[in-house]
Amino acid sequence: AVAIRLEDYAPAPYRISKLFLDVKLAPQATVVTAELHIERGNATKAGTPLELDGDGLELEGVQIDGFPADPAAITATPDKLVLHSPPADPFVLTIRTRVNPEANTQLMGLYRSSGTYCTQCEAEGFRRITYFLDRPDILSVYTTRIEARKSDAPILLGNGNPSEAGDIPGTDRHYAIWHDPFPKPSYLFALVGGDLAAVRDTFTTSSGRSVDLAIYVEHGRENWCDWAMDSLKRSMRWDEETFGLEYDLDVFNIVAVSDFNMGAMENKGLNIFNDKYVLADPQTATDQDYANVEAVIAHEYFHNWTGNRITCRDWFQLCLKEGLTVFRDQEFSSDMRSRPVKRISDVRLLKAHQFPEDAGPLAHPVRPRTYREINNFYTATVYEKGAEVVRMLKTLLGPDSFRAGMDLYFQRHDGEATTIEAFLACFAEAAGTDLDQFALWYEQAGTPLIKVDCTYSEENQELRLTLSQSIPPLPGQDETDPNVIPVRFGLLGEDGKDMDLVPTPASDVSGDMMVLKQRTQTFTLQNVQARPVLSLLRRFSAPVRLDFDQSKQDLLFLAQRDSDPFNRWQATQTLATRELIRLAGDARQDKALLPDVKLVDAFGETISDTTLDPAFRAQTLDLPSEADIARDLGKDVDPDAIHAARQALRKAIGLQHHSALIGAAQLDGEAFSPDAAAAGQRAFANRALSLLAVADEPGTAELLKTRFDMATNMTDRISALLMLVHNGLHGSEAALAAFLNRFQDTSLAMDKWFMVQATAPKEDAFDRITALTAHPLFDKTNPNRLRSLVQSFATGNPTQFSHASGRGFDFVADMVLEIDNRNPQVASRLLTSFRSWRALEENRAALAKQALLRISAEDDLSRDTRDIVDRCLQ
Ligand code: DPP
Ligand code: ZN
Repeated sequence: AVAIRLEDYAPAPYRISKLFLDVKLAPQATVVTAELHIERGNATKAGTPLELDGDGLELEGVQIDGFPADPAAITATPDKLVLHSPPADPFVLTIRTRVNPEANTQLMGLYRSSGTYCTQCEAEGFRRITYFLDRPDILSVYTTRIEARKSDAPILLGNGNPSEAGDIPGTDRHYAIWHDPFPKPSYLFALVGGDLAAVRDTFTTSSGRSVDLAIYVEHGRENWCDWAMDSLKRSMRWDEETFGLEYDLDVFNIVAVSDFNMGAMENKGLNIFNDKYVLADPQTATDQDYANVEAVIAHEYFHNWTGNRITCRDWFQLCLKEGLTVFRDQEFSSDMRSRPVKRISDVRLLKAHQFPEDAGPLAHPVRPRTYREINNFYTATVYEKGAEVVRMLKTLLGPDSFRAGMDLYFQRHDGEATTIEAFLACFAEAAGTDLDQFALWYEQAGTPLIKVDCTYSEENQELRLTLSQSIPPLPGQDETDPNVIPVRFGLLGEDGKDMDLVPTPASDVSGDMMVLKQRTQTFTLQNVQARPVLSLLRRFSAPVRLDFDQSKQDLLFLAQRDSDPFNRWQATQTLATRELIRLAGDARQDKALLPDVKLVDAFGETISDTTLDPAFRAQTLDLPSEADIARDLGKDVDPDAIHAARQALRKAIGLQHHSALIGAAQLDGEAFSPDAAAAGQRAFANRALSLLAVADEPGTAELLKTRFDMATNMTDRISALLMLVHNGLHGSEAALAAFLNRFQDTSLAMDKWFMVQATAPKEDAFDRITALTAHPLFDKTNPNRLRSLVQSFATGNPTQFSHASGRGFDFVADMVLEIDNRNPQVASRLLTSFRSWRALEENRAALAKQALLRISAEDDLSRDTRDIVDRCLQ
């Protein structure tokens, strides 16, 4: 496939101001009649050919201004419709296509999920419904008429507001017409037809307009929508209060479907969701699920302004809507929950997913310059790093200028498809500053590394901090320019309190922030009366790595005293990471693994410090993951050694603090509530339990089995099950059987059952996992189920995926090949689990490469999978 390049962007020669779609739904032969109102662009010569995109379409007829088109004047293939010499004046092009929703296994375009007709058009799915200028800078007003058999689809939903509905006399069919007054790109088009239950509510906007809200789900699931509805109303209020943004239609509809490639989709007025981000019930959803539902509902709702009202000029600008909207949903969740704990979990995710991406063959700038398949760019870099870049903008400009920049952006670009340059210009103007260097955050791939040198002069009472930044070379990116990096910091005195910061005039320090702009820069602080302990990168003020040889003593001090909770957590993580890397080295040399006693003791203080938020304590007790350690090692990775190291440290903590952990593991026995405080209690208790499970003192298996049996909610039940299975404890088989028996009819719960087994780090787990692919409840055509078994194996079971025999790689490669022609997006996403293969020790790396070469040798790979395999091997 050819590479598409940002520098080649040119506006389309024609505009489509409005369109009328008539969709007659039928399982195998849906007929779509599209009436496109087309105008020649101002700079377009009369007679310039019009080329519309298609993808696998069957054309039934074309009319121009009501007359059948001359066959010689058009060229039609499944993937293109060309009008060789369109009328010079505005004209109406009517296109009739036929599509087969039931045969649509890619889940792009119009398809059926458990009998419900639904659509997914981002990024390029609309062209699988009708021929169109399927690009985000074509903004049109849509009117959609949907028709179906009443018994098949009593509910018919479209974008915008409902305008008309009725029966078709003399038939068993009915119709509904929806009109969306806001011009929008085709990727935001949606329709739904099905037999669904509705949960309804209303919301009154700040200006007093009443909006009808509805969540559509499978019959029988109505009671599982309360949390999603509550999250929606809170999101709507929050956006008014925080950004002054009000909802703009009379209705807001959400539909939950069980077959969905992504998390959810922000179609105007008609969000379509993967049901795992809508349905929540204490018996089947964990606290993490509740938090995810809240975040994803908010995310899609926030897109109404950041994405829909203002959209992207081209797909290179994807971060314009995604990075910004992730930032907005993270801020929302921080306001709903504990801000420091939310920050810790967001940074954990960033480091777990984005840092490895940014350090390997799939690295790309937040705004890529080239792509071969846009679906492969819905990445942690575009989303999560994109959000960090917006956060840095706010950090550097301050909250008031940031808000002024946002206001200007909405005022200036509402109704447009725009770019990162236009976005940044609003902030530069509002703040009266220049953001040219800041724009590099969008241009350069790779995680900056900041080397820190710190010298204290007692004589001058002066602290000199020298920071040097660099980005390690990446394929296609040798040289980089220095970024603007906000480094929040503090100096702790002996009493643990923050000292006043008195920078020299030459130092670029504002408040508690150093602004690093050069490759190397020195910041000098005065009146520093005693050698302080440095707390650097507070709140993780920039997405960078630090190379700072801070003493163990200082880190232990920070872990207990830092006024910034994020850095308290980070200090413990840094200490643990160092220790785990040392232990992993010993494990590779078959030495006895003897964890550092002081560090093990330090965890005891966290366990018993009741002044700390339990959710925070849970985060602190959660050691860096095996993937985190592998990423920090960066090369010659031996997953078995890392696993052994981590187990040894966890076991030492579990044994040393056994009785305190038994106490911590107690549940309070209160009735279930999904709020952050109650979830934090459960997280802490279950984290304590997990350390006990590794220590495996007499009675542990019984304790876990009881916890499993008596659990009153899914969080407690699934954690007990996971601990039993992952530690191979007595009772795990019985618990798996009981879980299956109880939840076999509840897909979202069964996904967890598969996931627990897929991530078991045991030598004998592999046969079980491969056997599970033949389980009656395993269905590789359902993306959630496939991910719960195969993707969670590939990303969450490092010892077994990267097994020294190569069997784990082969299993995943086989699965990629098996599903690639059915669902390329899911296949290529699964394949990205190979992205860090070069960091493995050479035997494993060679085996991973063989598996990749085997995939690459297939000549009918999808464009999605071809792109990933080529980049992984480059
Ligand atoms: N635009 C969707 C989202 O991130 C993904 N396709 O919300
Ligand atoms: Zn999004």
